[in-house]
Amino acid sequence: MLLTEDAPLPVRTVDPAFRRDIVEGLSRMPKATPPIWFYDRRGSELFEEITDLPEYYPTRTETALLEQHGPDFAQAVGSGRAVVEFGAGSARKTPRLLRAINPAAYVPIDISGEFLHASSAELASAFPGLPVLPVVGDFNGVLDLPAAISGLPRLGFFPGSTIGNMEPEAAVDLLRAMHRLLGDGAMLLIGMDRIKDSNRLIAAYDDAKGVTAAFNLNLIARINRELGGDFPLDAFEHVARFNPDARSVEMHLRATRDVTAHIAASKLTVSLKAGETIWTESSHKYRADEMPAIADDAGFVCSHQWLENEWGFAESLLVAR
Ligand code: AVI
Repeated sequence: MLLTEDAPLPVRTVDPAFRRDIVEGLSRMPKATPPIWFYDRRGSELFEEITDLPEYYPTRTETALLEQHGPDFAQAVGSGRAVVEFGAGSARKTPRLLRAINPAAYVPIDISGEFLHASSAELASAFPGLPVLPVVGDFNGVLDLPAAISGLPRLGFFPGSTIGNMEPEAAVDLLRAMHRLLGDGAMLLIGMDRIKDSNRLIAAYDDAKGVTAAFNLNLIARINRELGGDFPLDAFEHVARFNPDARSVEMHLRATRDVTAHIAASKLTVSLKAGETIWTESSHKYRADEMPAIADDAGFVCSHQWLENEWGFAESLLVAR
């Protein structure tokens, strides 16, 4: 539907899954919310800004790996596959892969519909002969792939180390679900950030310009906007810390004073003591040599790995067993 200036504005409905996750997450101790809810339109824009920050090395490091190893991907993957990208976002890295492997179709999946449609249109105009078939949805849930790619062999593409935003067991479950969705003969190209010096890690999640802080705080702004919340934004600060036992960077929103707020959409009152946090994200870091076992647990064989050793990133190709 094309909205013109005279057309009525669409009524914003509450996403029941967002409301459920926020109510559950803010009712438990410690308070914790799933990171997928960062990505409304504003959150997706802020995430794009993060990927350009000097401190946030994963995007540029993976982009360089994709650029450098195009011919290797082409050889390992072959042409004529349908590329299914999980969490496509702006899909800025994707052209490098598509140019290298000459696919038969491209299916970007993302939870932020507005953002997905804009990036899909851009990609379709850069690759005029390529069918681009966007799917709006949460790749952690149940999804159907477009009928237009039935019969085509698939290459899943899961870049950006998004796998790190899952707890390790959930990450294996997700890879298993991707295996099921992609079907027999599928391959999966997956990007993974590697464990490294904690100062580098913390800088990447607490940049000098404050973009990551704004990204984190946007979750509270989103609760206020979409669920009728009255959380005072100035009572929260962004915290990024490294948890050496979990080998993950944790992001939290810390109350700087006692807060009592309400969520009108579910008649919930939320109280936080000064210093208490809402745990909003974990970003797990792995060693590259852990991937073969993770792949094996999910029904794949890790057939190739391409490593960048200066900043520490791994691109792995998994083949369905
Ligand atoms: C999307 N994901 C892999 C990012 C990460 O590095 O964990 C999200 C992010 N959070 C803060 N900065 C970037």
